[in-house]
Amino acid sequence: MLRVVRLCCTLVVALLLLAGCGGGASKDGTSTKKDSSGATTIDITFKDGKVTPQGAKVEVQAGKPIKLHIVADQPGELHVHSSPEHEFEYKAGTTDESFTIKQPGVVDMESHTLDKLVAQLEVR
Ligand SMILES: [Cu+2]
Repeated sequence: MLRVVRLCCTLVVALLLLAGCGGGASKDGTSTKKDSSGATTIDITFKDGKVTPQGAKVEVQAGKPIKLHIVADQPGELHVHSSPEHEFEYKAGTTDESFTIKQPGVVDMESHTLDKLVAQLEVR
């Protein structure tokens, strides 16, 4: 099961690489906030089969809370490729989740429902 998941994610990344970075719209629509404690809040919106942000790079701090504020028009699943991995199910409406990543590195956050890279978390 895990292997299938990883394969699908690798495929998504490969497709993104093939598509190149033309357009440069990845930063558009990204809404993140950092508070004084070092926590980062990322707003994620699912609407009409699309997700915002898409492929955005987001800097987060290792060991500090990463909060997801998810607003969706349909339920789905979000997957964070850290170790250990995090999977969140969200419902139609608003869902708030929080997690931490201890190890610095680049971590993909994906929608398995849409097969899209939502954000790359740069953990520092
Ligand atoms: Cu995944």
